[in-house]
Amino acid sequence: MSEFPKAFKWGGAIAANQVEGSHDQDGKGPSISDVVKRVRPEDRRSMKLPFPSHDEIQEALLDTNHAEYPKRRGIDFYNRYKEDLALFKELGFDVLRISISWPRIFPQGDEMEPNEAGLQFYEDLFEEMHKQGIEPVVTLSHYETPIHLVLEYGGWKNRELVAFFERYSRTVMARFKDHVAYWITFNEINSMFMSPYIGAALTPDDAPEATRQQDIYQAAHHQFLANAAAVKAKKELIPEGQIGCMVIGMINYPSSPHPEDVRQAMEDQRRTYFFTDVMARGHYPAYSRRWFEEAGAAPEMEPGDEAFLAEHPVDYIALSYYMSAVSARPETEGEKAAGNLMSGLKNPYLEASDWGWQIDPSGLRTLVNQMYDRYEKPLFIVENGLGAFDEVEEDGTIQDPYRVDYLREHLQQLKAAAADGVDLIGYTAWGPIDLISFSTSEMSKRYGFIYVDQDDDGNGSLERRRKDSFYWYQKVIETNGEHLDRS
Ligand code: BGP
Repeated sequence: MSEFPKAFKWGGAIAANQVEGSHDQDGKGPSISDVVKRVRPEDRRSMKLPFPSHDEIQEALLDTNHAEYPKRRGIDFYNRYKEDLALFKELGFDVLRISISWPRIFPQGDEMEPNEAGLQFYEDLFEEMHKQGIEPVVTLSHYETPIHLVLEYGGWKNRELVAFFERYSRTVMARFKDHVAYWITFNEINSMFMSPYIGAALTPDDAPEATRQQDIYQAAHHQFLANAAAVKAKKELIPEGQIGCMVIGMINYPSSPHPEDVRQAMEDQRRTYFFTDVMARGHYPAYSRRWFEEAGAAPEMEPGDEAFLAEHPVDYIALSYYMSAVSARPETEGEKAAGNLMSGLKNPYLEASDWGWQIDPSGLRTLVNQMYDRYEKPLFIVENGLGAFDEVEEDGTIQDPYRVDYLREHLQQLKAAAADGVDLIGYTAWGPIDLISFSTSEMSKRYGFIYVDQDDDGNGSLERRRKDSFYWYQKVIETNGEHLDRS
């Protein structure tokens, strides 16, 4: 019978920009997420992620109608984290994945000295986690590049950001070396291919479409260097710790056995592997040279860059997993599936969530097997979950069997992957407490085991309530995943 490894880490994952709120408290500067407007319900499946120009960012910075920018308010984790951690402890969490908001520490991003109030907030948070027996897993950059670095430096296409990121990473590692052993550099680094703003802090301002690809490759190269610099810093400052990269875990199926569909699926799969290839193996893969040639765009490198990447590969690979995608030859017609960043054609064999994301538990097993075959490094599933509408019943309960079904089916497949021999560090369910959606900034897209009383306009008491899935996940953790039945 398959089982999870004894030391398997169970928990949940949240991100500063989606939970903290208090966006301008204690010296925090604005981040790229603070200026992103909410998406209206009629556009929730459109995948039109906002891609603001400098003028639009300036306008947003002056706009004090905060209702339009839900990430500024989050779920008030900044003030309520003690209560929330107590609930996570009750769930039995071994770990909680959080992110540090870069502009809380360096409000503009380019300062020489950090903001002490920001550091103090995270120190208090880590101490409280320690008291509750929950180990932090910390992402350094979860869609939180300081906006000043966009407006003044042009985002990640500018090499100066590598040094700024290194300073930030070294600052927090030096300060929290006794609190944090597990680090992650960039959340979903491959997101820059689909959303250059979210992933690489690029706006359309300085780059007409023709040179955009150049900027994206350049930004990717700079984030690879920043990733390697953080790996080096971790080795020096926290030798016992572990540091990983993180990607949107996507598996691309061919739409048919037609050899050209199969080849297209391989090409699409490489849009994810490109990033892990560089950060886990330490060098640019051979196929990327052809990409650069075809696009007439290649990252500019300085002497020593490639040696630096080779010297500092990551210890493990973290991934989110929500769905799979179907790839087909370019001329193929077919209905598109939805997603927040990546998607493909509709898969007739899969059901979809209320937001149109295709649900594919079995794809998780296949994907982690493929990734383990390719890299032979431990894998950490740091996001997985179902965004759904929840109803509070008259008696105050929240019955969410759909969430339990989604999670248990994915965990069954993950357990099977462990039996396949894949080295798995752990599993952190996305949004264990309802939070602001990354893509649409809605509150009504809920992932949590814990309900938060707040609507899309920001009305509500913010009271926290246990959903039915809370008791289910508690049992899963208690039995190290042996219990994966419905009830
Ligand atoms: C990932 C992001 C998260 C997150 C999750 C769910 O892409 O890393 O920040 O929110 O997706 O997406 P959404 O909130 O759009 O439903």
